[in-house]
Amino acid sequence: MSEIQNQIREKGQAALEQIETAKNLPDLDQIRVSVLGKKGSLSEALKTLGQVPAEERPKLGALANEWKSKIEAALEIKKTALEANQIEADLIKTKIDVTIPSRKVHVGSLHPITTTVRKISETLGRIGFDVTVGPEIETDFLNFEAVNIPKDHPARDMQDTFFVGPGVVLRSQTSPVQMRAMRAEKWPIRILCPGAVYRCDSDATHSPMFHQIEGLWVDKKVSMSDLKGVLGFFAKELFGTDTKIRLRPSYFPFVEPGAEVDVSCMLCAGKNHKCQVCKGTGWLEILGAGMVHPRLFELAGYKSDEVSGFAFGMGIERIAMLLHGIPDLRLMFHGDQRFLKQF
Ligand code: 2U9
Repeated sequence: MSEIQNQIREKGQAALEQIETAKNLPDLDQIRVSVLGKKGSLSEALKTLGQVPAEERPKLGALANEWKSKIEAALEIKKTALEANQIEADLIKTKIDVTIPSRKVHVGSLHPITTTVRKISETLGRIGFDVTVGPEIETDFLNFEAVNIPKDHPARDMQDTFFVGPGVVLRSQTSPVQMRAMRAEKWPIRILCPGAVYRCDSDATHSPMFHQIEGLWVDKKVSMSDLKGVLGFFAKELFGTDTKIRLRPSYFPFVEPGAEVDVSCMLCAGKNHKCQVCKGTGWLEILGAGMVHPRLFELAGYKSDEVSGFAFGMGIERIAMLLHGIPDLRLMFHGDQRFLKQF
């Protein structure tokens, strides 16, 4: 056997061993280049072919091609095996446990202020009240003058009202919404006006922003007994069929006569003199009400001798606290998930 034949066999054999022990695809590619590349070991051996006699060259050429094919086949087999190993390793690395329970989707809930507004609106909606809303930034005129709060009234003090600009305030009650409704439409009117209101006040029982709902019923011959009938129905629907109401004379600039309205205690019905909710009185103040002041009708463009009406107003936070047994007003504004999740 010639020297060149030996060289081809030795180099070929060495290449097969190298291929067999290759650890990864880059190593395998390096082996390919070092054997079959332009300056590879097999190519270098073939370059010496010119030195052998012409009659031996075809035999040597055939041998070289035979080894080249063997090496190429071995490279291909190893490449397939290494690729399969790589896929296996990747799968192990990125293994997903499909049996792990999925994360819970967080579902929000309605705020107790929202549910309380809805409950009141639905209840009074059944006896013909429509919900009307208006702007929270209001003119000084509609917020005060038009609802009979005179220029020297303490409520107009800088300490009590947020003044936005000359003649513009953050509404301190929802009354301007009813006034807007009366100025826009002729009677009869039967509306409920819920919404946020603003007062410069902040302590354990007052928030600078809180919510009110006010009601207004204007028609021919609406009387104080209509007011008592509507509020009695409202109290029974909201707090239970045994609930009673009582009216105590009071003053609100928008109404004359005016009254504070109490409901019988839904917790003890006046039977527990140590009751934490009614403090043993048996009664809870929930709203203010009265017959619409004739001045307001005139300011709305109605004739005060043609129509009459009643109005009422309540703080929604107070109603929500009573309905749900919420002990502190501030819980309603902190956005604490542990509190909100309960509703
Ligand atoms: C018009 C006519 C009449 C609205 C009224 C009250 C009585 C009342 C307070 C209760 C607690 C507000 O949240 S609170 O501080 N409100 O007592 N509100 S009558 O009377 C109106 C309003 C507008 C055109």
